[in-house]
Formats: sequence, C-alpha cells, structure tokens
Amino acid sequence: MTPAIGPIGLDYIAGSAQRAGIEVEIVDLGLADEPVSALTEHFSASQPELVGISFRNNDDCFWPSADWFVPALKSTIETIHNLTEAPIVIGGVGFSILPEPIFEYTGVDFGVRGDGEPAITSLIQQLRTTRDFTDVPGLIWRENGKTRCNPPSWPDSISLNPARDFVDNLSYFEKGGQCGLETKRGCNRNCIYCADPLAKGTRPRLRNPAEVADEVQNLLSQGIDVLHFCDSEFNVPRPHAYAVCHEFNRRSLGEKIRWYAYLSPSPFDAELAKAMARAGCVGINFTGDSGCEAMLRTYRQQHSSEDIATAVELCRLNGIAIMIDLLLGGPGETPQTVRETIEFIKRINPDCAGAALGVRVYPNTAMERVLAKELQEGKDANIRRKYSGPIDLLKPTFYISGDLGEHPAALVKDLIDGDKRFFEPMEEIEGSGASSSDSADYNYNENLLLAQAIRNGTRGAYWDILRQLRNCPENRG
Ligand code: B12
Repeated sequence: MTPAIGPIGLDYIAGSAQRAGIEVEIVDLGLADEPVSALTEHFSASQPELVGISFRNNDDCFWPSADWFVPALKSTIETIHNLTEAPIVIGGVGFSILPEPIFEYTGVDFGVRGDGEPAITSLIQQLRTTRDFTDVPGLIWRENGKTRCNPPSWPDSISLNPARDFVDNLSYFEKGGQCGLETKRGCNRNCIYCADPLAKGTRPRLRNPAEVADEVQNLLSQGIDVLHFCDSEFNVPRPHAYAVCHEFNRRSLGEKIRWYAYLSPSPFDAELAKAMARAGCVGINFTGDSGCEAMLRTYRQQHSSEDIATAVELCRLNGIAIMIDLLLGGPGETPQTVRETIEFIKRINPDCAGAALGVRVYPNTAMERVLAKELQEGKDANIRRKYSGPIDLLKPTFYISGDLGEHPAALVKDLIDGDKRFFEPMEEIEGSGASSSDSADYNYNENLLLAQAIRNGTRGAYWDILRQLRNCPENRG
C-alpha cells in the first residue's frame, strides 16, 4: 500500500523472540521494490526453521474500491513454499480478524490469532521438540485432516520490547510520514461493527507508561519525531491515557515530538486535553460515527452528539487539530439522519470530518447478526459487494442502508454541498484498484497525493496532511 506503513507488529515480535534467544532475520517486502526477487535472494542464502508472515490489511475497508489482498497473500505463501522447506505461519491484525477463513483460503501451515509475542516462541519450541501444539496461544493448524484452533493470547498486562530496532523505521517514516506505537491493546466497548475486540481482545491490556516513553526516546534517537498511537481508542481507559501523558510530560517529551491518536469523544475532559497537548499531541481522530442520537445508539456508542461537540471545543482551547470520523449508512440510516449528522458537524466546526459510507461487515460481530437476520427476511438491498456468488465475509462486504437509495454517495455529497471540511464519499469504482491523487480522497490505499507530499518532507497523520494540502494547494509539490 502507498503510503507505506511500518510493520510494527513485526518489530515487537522480532524483539521479543530475540529476547527469548531465537535468531531472527527480516525480509521486509513492504520496502522491497521487487518482492519475489527479495525472497529468492534471501532464501538462496539462508534456510530458517520457520517463516512468519505479518499480514496487516485483509482489504482496504473502503466500499468504492473494495480492494482485497488475500489472493496476493496466497501467492506470496506459494512463492515462499517453493523457496524453502520451512513451515509458514501467518499472524497480524488482518489475519486475526478473519483467522479461519484466511487459514483455509491460503492453505498456510499455521496461523496465529491475537498477540504474537508469546505464540512465536512457543511455536518454535514445539517445532523443535514434541510438536504438541495444544498450548501454543492462538495457534490454528491441521491435525488428522481437521483444523484446530487454540484460544488467543491476550495477557492482562503487556510488556513489549521498546528498542524498535528490527524494522527500518526511519525508511518507513520517510515514506509513511509517521511511525506507530502502542500504549495498550484491546477494547472493552462493543460497537456493532468493530473488529478490534476480535483481534486484540475485549479488555484493555495496559503497558507501563515508562516503557512507552522509553520507546518514544528510542524512536527519537532513530530520527523519528512524528508518531501515531495504534491503540483503538487512546482514552479508554482514561486514567491510562493520563498516566502516559504524565510520563511524557515528566520527561518533557512534548517539546521533541508531535503525535496523533484515535479517541472516543467520551471520556474526554479539560484536564486530559491539556495534558495531551503538553505531551505533544497535535491531532485527534474522534470516533464520532454520527451526529444523530438514534444512530449512535444503533452503533452502541457510549457517547452522545453533545460529547462530540464538547470534545471539539476542548481541542480548540488546547490547539489540537480535530478530525471527526463518521460512519454513514448503518442499519436504520435515512436521508434525514444523514442530513442531521452533516448539519451537526458543520455547526460544531471540527477541522475536518471523514464522511465514510458503508460498514465493512466482519464475522463474529453484531453487524454479522444484523445482516444474517435481514437476509433471512429476504432483504438483500442493504448489501454492497463486488463479487458474485454466496455472501463471503472474507471478501470486502459492506452494509449501506437501502433507504439511502441507489446512489448513496451522491446523496451524501449533495448534503455536504462542497464544504471543504469534509472528506466526501466516492462513487463506487468499476473493477478493482484504488489509485488516487485527489485531496478529497482519504482512502490511504494507493494515495499518490499523500505519498508525494510525504516525499516532499510533510509529516503527520494523513487527514492532517490532506487538510493542509486542501488549505494550501501550493504545498503539493
Ligand atoms: C493505527 C492504525 C492505522 C494508522 C497507522 C499508523 C502507523 N504509523 O502505524 C493509519 C491511520 C495510517 C491507518 C491506515 C489504514 N488502516 Co489502519 N489501523 C490501525 C490500527 C488501529 C493499529 C494497527 C497497529 O499497528 N497495531 C499494533 C500492532 C502491534 O498490532 P498487529 O499488527 O496486530 O501485531 C500484533 C499481532 O497481530 C501479531 N502479529 C503481527 N504480525 C505477526 C506475524 C506473525 C508471524 C505472528 C505469529 C504474529 C504477528 O503480533 C503483534 C504483536 O502482538 C489497526 C487496528 C488494530 N487495533 O490493530 C487498524 C487497521 C489495521 N487498519 C485498517 C485499515 C482498513 C486501514 C486502511 C486501509 C484504511 C484506509 N482505507 O485508508 C489504511 C491503510 C494504510 C496503509 N497505507 O497501509 C483495518 C484493516 C482491516 C481489514 N479488513 O483488513 C484495521 C484492522 C482497523 C479496522 N478494524 O478496520 N491505520
């Protein structure tokens, strides 16, 4: 994908495997110009005991393009199988949200759902000894013709290797404009569409703030000073977010770094906003979803539209840029609820708002149950997909309320009415592929305009870069 995002999961698990005495080599296909040649060259010089693949994105979750990456994963696995006898294991968030379907589709030897750190060392140990896989956390494998799955590892508290020295983070920073890190994993909310609990668990699992600050200092020493927190919602739980900011402030890190995070509009208050700004936070993506109370309840959000308005005010007071992420088209959405949301956003005046249209439906979420019920009732007008045959949630499958009509994107665009604060939904793209160079496009898959701006030295979260380009088009380069 372009811009390139650093494989931070790989950095963490390689660090932890090394700590456990396992020798690790990385072939980074995200940075390779010719991935197949990079693999051929690597395996001609080195034969490992196990090959791990980090698979981050199953698809781009973007209804107009619906770009799907599992076929390419399958072909990468076939290429590697032709180059080495070693078994292959896939992990990563893209795998963890759809573990069994990807395991079956690709025919890979092993898969790991959930945290990779404990799994990888335990798997290596079993491959070296008795090959008893029953205790390898999150492992999926075949035994006597049957697929077996272990429960994932989601330890209550997590300690990660803060060194971040396996991946070439600086190259990713130069190509991707920011570098990710985690302050915790997991989320105890139950938003109907969200896949995060499937991959990261249903409880927040916290890191020691001192370890997070050590990691920031290690990234800084590599020349990286613009960061993106990879927590689902940085402020859930709020005391942990505050503690992380407190530790950053104790070390005066806010003077050296700029960072961005995803937050829920609630809990968010003046004390947290101030601590975040002082700790270096320059931009927040709020999970707004909707400005209509009924839609917020449908999505099972815990915030109200009032909370979104307050969050915007608090950010303004503290000089933090604001992006509100909307999710339009869910169950019960009508032209009237969309109008209500768009008028609400215009009124509260964030720096920008992403008008995402279409809910990607994942197995084992409440949205899957909504879809199944509607299909049983013979209602299939709410499904949007680019493939034919039976519904298969491994492939990009979206829900858009049929009440929005044949051309829902046009309806939303009409209501936005050219307001430059919005990233508008796009019409469905014929065929596959997602390449674009339009500053209204906030699909970060093959976003050539963003890649160009980053090449020219711009750094930051993508919505923040795009909004700056819209305000000052001469910076496009
Ligand atoms: C932060 C984030 C972003 C940031 C990244 C910032 C940065 N510099 O890192 C930004 C905003 C750029 C972003 C963009 C996009 N994102 Co995003 N993002 C995330 C988020 C919240 C965190 C990703 C992360 O780094 N996690 C932390 C790492 C450590 O976790 P991990 O990769 O899962 O690794 C762990 C395990 O999986 C495992 N593991 C990993 N590799 C391996 C390998 C082996 C062998 C093993 C055994 C284990 C293993 O061990 C690791 C440690 O425990 C995830 C959701 C989530 N909670 O993970 C979505 C997520 C990955 N994003 C998603 C999407 C769709 C996108 C976009 C395509 C959106 C778009 N259309 O523009 C773009 C793609 C950008 C690009 N060009 O690549 C989806 C993918 C879903 C899907 N269907 O595939 C996710 C899952 C969110 C969601 N639920 O919808 N994203």
